[in-house]
Amino acid sequence: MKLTYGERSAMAVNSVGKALFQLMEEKKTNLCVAVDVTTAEELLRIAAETGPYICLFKTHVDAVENFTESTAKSLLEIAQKEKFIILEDRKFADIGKTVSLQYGGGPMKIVTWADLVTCHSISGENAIIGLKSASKDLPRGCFLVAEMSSEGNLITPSYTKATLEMAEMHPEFVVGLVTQSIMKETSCGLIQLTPGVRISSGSVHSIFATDGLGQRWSSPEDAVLTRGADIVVVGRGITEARYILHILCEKGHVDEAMVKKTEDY
Ligand code: BMP
Repeated sequence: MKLTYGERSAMAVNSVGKALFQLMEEKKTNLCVAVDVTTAEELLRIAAETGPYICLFKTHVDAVENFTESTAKSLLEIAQKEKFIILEDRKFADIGKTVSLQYGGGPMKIVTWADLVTCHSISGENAIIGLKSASKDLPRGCFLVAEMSSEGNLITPSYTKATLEMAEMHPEFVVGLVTQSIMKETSCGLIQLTPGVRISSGSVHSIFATDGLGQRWSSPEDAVLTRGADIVVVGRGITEARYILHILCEKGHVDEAMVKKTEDY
C-alpha cells in the first residue's frame, strides 16, 4: 500500500477513522499502547507518559478496580493535551440490543468517553448497528476483530473474509480491523490494527515469544512489513519494559516483585 496516512484519511468514511489517520500523519506515529492495568492511577500515569508518542491508547477498563467518571474525565483531558484517540477494547460479542445497552450504559458508560471500541463479528452485523444506535450523534466507531493473536483461537479464513465484508458494508461506523496478517483486499480507508507486538533483542522474525498464556508476539518489523499493520499494539512490551520498570521502582511507583516478574519473560 503506497498511500500516505494523510491520503488514506480522505478515503475514510467515519470521522474518528479520518482523525486517527490524520494524527498518525501529524505525530509520525503508528503506535498504540495497550494498557492492561488494574488501577486508575496506573492508567493515567501511562497515558501521561506515553501520550506524546502514541496515536491510540487502548484500555480494558473492566480490569481497572477503581475506574470512575472522574478517571474518564482525566483520561479525556490527557488525550486532548497529548493528542491521541481512546480505544476501549471491550470486544462486544452479543446481539445488537444487548451490545447497545452494554456500550451506552452500565457502570462504565463506555460511549461517553471512548472514541472507539472493538467488536467481534460473531453475532452478525446487528452488533455494529446496535453500537451505532447507542452512540447517537457522538463521533464514535469500532474496530471489528478479524483475526486474533492467541494460540488456538477458533477464527478461520472464511470467518476473517466474512468479517472484512461486514466491515466494508459499514464504513460509517467501522474504522478498521483487528488483524494478524495483511488484508490486501480491504479498502484503504480502513485501518489494520495488529496486537501481539513487542521488541525482542535482535529478532525481526515472526512469532518469537509467548507469555505462557497463549499470547503470541511478533516484532514491530514483522507486524508492519509482513503482516500489513497500520497500527501496532504494544502492551507489556512498553508497560513492563525492564528498564522503565527499574526507573519506576527507584521512584517507588512499582514494587520489586513486578520488576522480577518481567525478568522471567
Ligand atoms: P500485550 O502486548 O501485553 O500482549 O497486550 C496485547 C493487548 O492486545 C491486550 O490488551 C489484548 O487484549 C489485545 N489483543 C491481543 O493481544 N490479541 C488479539 O488478537 C486482540 C487483542 O485485542
